Amino acid sequence: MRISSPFRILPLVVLATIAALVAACGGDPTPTPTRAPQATSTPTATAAPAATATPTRAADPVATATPTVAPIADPTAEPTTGSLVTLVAHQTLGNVLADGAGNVLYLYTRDERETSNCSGGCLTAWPPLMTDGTPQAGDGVNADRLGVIQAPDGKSQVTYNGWPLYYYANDAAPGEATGQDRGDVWYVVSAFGGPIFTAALVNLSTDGPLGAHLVDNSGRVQYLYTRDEKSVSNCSGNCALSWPPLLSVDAPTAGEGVTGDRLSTTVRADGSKQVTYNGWPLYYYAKDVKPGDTVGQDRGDVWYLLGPDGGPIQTSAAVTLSASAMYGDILTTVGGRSIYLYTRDEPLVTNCSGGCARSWPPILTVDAPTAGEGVDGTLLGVISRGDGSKQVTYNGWPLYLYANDEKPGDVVGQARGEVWYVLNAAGEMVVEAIPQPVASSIANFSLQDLTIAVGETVRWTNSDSAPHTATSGAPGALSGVWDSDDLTQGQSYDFAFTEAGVFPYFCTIHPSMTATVTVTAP
Ligand SMILES: [Cu+2]
Repeated sequence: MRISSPFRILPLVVLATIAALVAACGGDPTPTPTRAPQATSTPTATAAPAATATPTRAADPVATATPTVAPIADPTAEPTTGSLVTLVAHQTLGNVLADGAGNVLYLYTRDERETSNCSGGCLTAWPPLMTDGTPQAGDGVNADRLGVIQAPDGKSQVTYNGWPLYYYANDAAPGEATGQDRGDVWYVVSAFGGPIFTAALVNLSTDGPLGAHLVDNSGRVQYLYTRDEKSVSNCSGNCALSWPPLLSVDAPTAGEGVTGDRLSTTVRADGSKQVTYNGWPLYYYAKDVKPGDTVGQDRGDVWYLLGPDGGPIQTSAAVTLSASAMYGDILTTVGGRSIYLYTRDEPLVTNCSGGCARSWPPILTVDAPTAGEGVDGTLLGVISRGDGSKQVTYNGWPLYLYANDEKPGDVVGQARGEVWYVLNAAGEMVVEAIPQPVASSIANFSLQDLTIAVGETVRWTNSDSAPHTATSGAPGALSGVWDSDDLTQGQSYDFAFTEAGVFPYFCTIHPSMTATVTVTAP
């Protein structure tokens, strides 16, 4: 072991001085007596050349030969100030927590929140980051998430976001992270206060009352955030400290029951890669104490466990009604995601499983579903799926989301294969889209010539800062069919054309602006 535990609890000022020495002579970062022979090839090994060459260094008691360093490395040495936790850029692992000298810190997945389960030989190999006084946060580290726990000897170990922090004894120099992945339980720590995996393993757990759900390799549950978009995290800052993203440097891997081709990553703003499943970025909840905890479930009605099909598991799924520009009032989740039925289903029977269910995740609930405003609660029901999960039904239709809907309001799944449709409040499938107006921009003092069909509506929108009108007829010869009156910037006017014909129109404010709407018969 190149770095002894006692050395690790040296006062920061000493660490910094030693670090400066090391930087100066290019030698080993830990000039303890046992390692003096490695420090240089000259016979005067114990004298750091750079340190003694300059008078100012010589005046520094720490900068003199090793014998004076030895007492500082005494096992009983106590730190005199709060330890610094900062962020360093590791070549392959990205931004990782480190101490003030750049020595990489680790978390132990067998620990629990604010509790160390490392003792005996474990502590020899993984010396805890101790502190005397309040730990200090460096750049990129959130001071509010730093804490301390009491070790059996009464000393204080630093924690970040609940994780006790450790060194790895075999790391020889600042920036080294040779402890990464050790025993599949030791990992470097992200700025979000969670592990950074080299290749994250996503498993399925059937423990607990919520049914089969995704977990990491230690059994810690994973959550999705309904405010995220497909493969885009909308959780950063304090959100990402409360919900640390599941990070993986390389491609994540799938355990049994998890579909590997649904696993991917999304790059976060800081360059770290967050694991996604079926497009949902995955997160821990920082207040989950140990594997299997589901404290985060239902938080704010936006955080949920994920089922193996890659959709949320709601404790009590709520179905509500949202206005869709294309399809009127349709059934959605509380978060506004469109809900679909599958015409190949039978009343209260799902015929969508396997790959179908991963493209169309069933709306799962543990308890009875609830009806939002405008939804008839008596039409809500639940059926059991083959995997034991419970799917919400409405008017007998099993309900689904569509994995390729990227955000609330999307209806990408509508009419897919002519078997998937959104539903109205009565629980009937909605096939016909509400006709959308033909958009016509008034811009740069110019009106557009348009060709439309009978029955279509034109929506003129003024993009200029000057006011305009869209008025039927010609200057001095108004036809009286339509008149938008003055439209200021951003204002719109709709007119539905019910007859075929050629309709000249112009701007009454700027009569040189003229154009034609041609309406063709069906
Ligand atoms: Cu005008």
